[in-house]
Amino acid sequence: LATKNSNISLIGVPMQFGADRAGVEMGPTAIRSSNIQTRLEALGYRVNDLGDIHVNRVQDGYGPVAKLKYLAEIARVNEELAQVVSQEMGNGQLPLVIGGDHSIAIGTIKGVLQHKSRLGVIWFDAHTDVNTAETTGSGNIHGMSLAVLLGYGHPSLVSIAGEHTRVNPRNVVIIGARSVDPGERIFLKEQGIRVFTMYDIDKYGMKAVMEEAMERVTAGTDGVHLSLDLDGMDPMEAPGVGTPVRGGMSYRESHFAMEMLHESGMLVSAEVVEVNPILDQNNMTAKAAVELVGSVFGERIL
Ligand code: 4U7
Ligand code: MN
Ligand code: MN
Ligand code: MN
Repeated sequence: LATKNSNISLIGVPMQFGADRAGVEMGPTAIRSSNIQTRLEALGYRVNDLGDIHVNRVQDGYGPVAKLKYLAEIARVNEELAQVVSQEMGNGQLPLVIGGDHSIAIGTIKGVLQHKSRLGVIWFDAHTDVNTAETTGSGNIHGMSLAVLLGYGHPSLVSIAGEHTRVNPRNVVIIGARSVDPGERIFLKEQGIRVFTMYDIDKYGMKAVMEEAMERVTAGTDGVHLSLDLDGMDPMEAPGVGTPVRGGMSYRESHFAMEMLHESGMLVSAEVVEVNPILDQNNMTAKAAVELVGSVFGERIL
């Protein structure tokens, strides 16, 4: 095992409110059914499945804060998630969170930051998730989670696990972007975040992209977190996602990125999000999610 920690805590978060689209709350079930635990155990890890964090039913999506749908319940669940993740890391476990929509990255990463204050983050995604109430068109918080983690967004989200708990923009990379909103473009530039778009992957190849990405996320950090949004993959190979965008990373490019991340030996936590079984075909997206998890935890062809 090149990953230093051989004890994994699996944490399900059946959250859909950040995407405001039914189905993604069944992601944890689909990912478990695709045998994530036995796959990791076959690699030599001890896996403790903590089950799912409870998400309440909520009627009114808009609530009191315009432009931030389901803010209150998303904040509540992420508070709890941050606590669980922090507690598991304190017990020497490596947290592996399975979603659920991408709003849960707020809780996962803020929990990790309690133990690794200088954290590198790899954000594998078709999108860049740096909207705020000022820039969002949809009001969906899964498109805002990375902004919150950089310290920008509603106080009830930014303050989770302490408002100074933030990631450093220099140590964040986004890989696979091909759908960026106008306000996000400005924000990314202001923050100086390195975004490897599909153009970069086409032009330089995944090897060169990952070499530079790993340099960024490991420089001066005490670990690397993987935030794996399955819509980063091409929808032909991963159709079960709520916000598909054509022209994504191939199955092999995605695997190779995970293999290179594993080789760094710096992985301290991970999450897999946006798998939507209702939109999936033959479970192929949930299966791809588990296969990518296998690679990032050290599975090899030979
Ligand atoms: B995901 C979007 F407008 N940018 O804000 C938005 F294109 O976690 C999509 O990456 C966000 O899946 C997608 O609603 C969030 C849209
Ligand atoms: Mn995302
Ligand atoms: Mn996405
Ligand atoms: Mn999505």
